[in-house]
Amino acid sequence: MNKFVKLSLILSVIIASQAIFASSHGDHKTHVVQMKNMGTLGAMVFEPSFLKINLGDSVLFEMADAGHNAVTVAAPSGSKPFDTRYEPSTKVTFDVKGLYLYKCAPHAMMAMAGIIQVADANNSQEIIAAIQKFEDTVMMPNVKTRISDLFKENVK
Ligand SMILES: [Cu+2]
Repeated sequence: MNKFVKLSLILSVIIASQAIFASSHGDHKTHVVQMKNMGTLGAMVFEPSFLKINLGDSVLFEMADAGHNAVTVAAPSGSKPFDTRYEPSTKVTFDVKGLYLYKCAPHAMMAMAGIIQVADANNSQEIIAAIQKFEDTVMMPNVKTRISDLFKENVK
């Protein structure tokens, strides 16, 4: 066996073992969150506004109506803040466990926000504090507790 054949054999074994590793950890899902002017929860909403996903899953933020974004408000330490920058469709991958609070910047005063739970709720105290701070800025009385209600109903 010459050197080249040996090397390519070793390489193909490495590639094959990586493929097996990836598939045994595989099936990361992509979930869709729509940014809407009107949804089942009322005006200016993310739908669904609460999502529980697995570590490594992604969320595709889709702009069903124009003029919305999704921007991190609070997230687990070590995670990278996201901002969909008013793009029609943005995929965000979640690689750190915990709760993420995000908002639509122009409609935050109308309580346009959402929560994503990635596996566990290890940072729930920080998120509760961030929701309180967020709701202090909500100007519409009818949706003042929309996000704290969402948290209470869903986060376990
Ligand atoms: Cu919005």
